[in-house]
Amino acid sequence: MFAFASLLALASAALPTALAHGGVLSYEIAGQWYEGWAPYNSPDGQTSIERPWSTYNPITDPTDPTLSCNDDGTSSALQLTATVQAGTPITAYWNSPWPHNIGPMLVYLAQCPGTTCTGVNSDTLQWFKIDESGLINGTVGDGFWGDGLMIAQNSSWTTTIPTTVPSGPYLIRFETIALHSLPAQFYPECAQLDITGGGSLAPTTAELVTFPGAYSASDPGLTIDVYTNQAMVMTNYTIPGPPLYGSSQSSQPAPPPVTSAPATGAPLPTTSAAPPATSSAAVGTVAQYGQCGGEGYSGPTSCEAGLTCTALNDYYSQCL
Ligand SMILES: *[C@@H]1O[C@H](CO)[C@@H](O)[C@H](O)[C@H]1NC(C)=O
Ligand SMILES: *[C@@H]1O[C@H](CO)[C@@H](O)[C@H](O)[C@H]1NC(C)=O
Ligand SMILES: *[C@@H]1O[C@H](CO)[C@@H](O)[C@H](O)[C@H]1NC(C)=O
Ligand SMILES: [Cu+2]
Repeated sequence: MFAFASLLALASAALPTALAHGGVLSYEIAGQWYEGWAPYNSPDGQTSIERPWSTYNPITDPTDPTLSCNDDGTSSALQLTATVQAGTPITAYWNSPWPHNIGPMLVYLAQCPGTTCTGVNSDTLQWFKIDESGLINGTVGDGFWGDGLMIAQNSSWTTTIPTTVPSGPYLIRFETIALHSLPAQFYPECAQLDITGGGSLAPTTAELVTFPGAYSASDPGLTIDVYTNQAMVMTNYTIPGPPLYGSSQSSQPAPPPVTSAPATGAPLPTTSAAPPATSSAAVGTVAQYGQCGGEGYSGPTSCEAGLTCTALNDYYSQCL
């Protein structure tokens, strides 16, 4: 029996000790299913659009060198890339049910130089945040969080590739941060995309960050103790990381208002009509398959001509 017992011990040592942790196990893009990287299998022969990662354990230091994609940043030997049209939703699936319901959900993109992300280390990239969900309602101590919404959505998170991002090779980084204990726990995984049919809105300098670099151990959103009396009445939560893509360029400087009459005798300036208020990236119409509604969603809600915003569930409505 000794051999059997030690085999058992070996087997359990090789498996994740408990599903108290985990990561992104698969993706779905426009109805197509993509198996993720299997961190507890041999890397030999694995083909996936997901970047390799090697542990279900959380990262607990915001300056950890593995924070970009939960590994050393490299692509796999047989790395795949999914082609995705801008405006298409992409869903990441975690091990289900995901165990941690307190904390924010975040999704980032980073464009790779050249024509492919394969061979590009994720630590060298500049990331911008395309989606986030923090404290949805209630208090920090007793509220409903993005993480809880992820669990309620079959332990998955759907985000739409903005129609405005330039076409090209990208990594997408889905991250869930758990705040049920301190230090905060980071669970980030990445996948390779080739975005087609994109726009021309480059992220601003303020919107671009590196991993590590984007977070600090002193960020209020990472140091908050959710079990204090103060947390039980606190209704604000600051999601860590940079401002959302599109948000820091949506407030175009308004043309100066004409407040005073021109000085006597001065000719009236011949001005062309003030440009119409331009719609920002965050507003406007949603393309086919894009999200247009659902609890916790705050983006644009009108669909492009010919499409109807259709509720798929309480949390997700799509332009179809
Ligand atoms: C918070 O939102 C969730 C999901 O939308 C809902 O089930 C819950 O009743 C809300 N709670 C409060 C206090 O509004
Ligand atoms: C829930 O997620 C699993 C993957 O974790 C998937 O196989 C299943 O189809 C999903 N169920 C629904 C109803 O979407
Ligand atoms: C809530 O706001 C207060 C006052 O601005 C701030 O000190 C605190 O860090 C915020 N809490 C969180 C969790 O972001
Ligand atoms: Cu865990």
